[in-house]
Amino acid sequence: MTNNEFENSYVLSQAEVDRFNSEGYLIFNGFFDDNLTQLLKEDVDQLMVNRATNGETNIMVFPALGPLTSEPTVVDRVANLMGTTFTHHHIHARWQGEGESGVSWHHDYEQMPQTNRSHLMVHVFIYLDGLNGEIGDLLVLPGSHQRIMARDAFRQFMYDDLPGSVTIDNLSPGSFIIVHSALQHARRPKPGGETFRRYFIDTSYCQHGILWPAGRRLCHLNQMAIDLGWDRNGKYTFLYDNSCFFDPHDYIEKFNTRNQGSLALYLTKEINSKHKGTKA
Ligand SMILES: O=C(O)CCC(=O)C(=O)O
Ligand SMILES: [Fe+2]
Repeated sequence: MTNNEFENSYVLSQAEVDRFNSEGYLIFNGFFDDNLTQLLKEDVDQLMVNRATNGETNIMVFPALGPLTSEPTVVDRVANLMGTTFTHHHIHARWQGEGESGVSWHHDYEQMPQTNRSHLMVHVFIYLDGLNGEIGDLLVLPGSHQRIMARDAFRQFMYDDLPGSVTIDNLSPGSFIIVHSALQHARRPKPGGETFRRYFIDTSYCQHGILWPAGRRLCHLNQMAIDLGWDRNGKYTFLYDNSCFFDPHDYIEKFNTRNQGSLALYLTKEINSKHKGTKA
């Protein structure tokens, strides 16, 4: 697919793109049709049974969850935000019930070390039965994706309100939220859940143009998606192109020894030789 094809298929308005860039997230309330939502719930139910009984737990092979990674309702909107091709990074799925624990403030932007936000990574949070204030609320801190910080920079605040933070606790079934992965967010535990299940799926996508950290298993899963036909007759093959990934385990030691002191140290030679060139 060429960049032109992306430009020709706008699903998001310019106002939505602008809002995403300034706030770091966009809510699509009740956007999945009932049939898709139902099939996904059945898959998540089966996945949870399989997890408890040592059955099949590879999400990519599930008939509704696998192709969700290339679901046009989602990825065509992500494409508008990316403005270029991008690769699927992961899919997680489960339902949560009464007593589910919270998740402290964090962001999920994959970068080692955290130094810039030149390229876009998004997470798509999908709430199949919506959110109703039971079990867990989603908290987001609008605009925080524009700051460069460690993933756990706000962990000490757990799931407290922060100045300017927004609580999302009321969504219709079949809703999803596209989140800039560097946006600070949390899950606040809530009572309830006796009769409500919090169906939660998250998928993630990385913009092409740099190398992103990803384990070897992910590359295997993306290949599997193509083999299973989740690229929808080639229209979304780009989603499963693993060439934008590196395995962080191969690099961690070198990263840690290099990531000391000033970046200028590594550029000194280059800049000095440039100065010499100008003088001559
Ligand atoms: O449960 C949620 O709504 C969000 C959880 C979360 O932070 C995540 O999956 O990255
Ligand atoms: Fe998260």
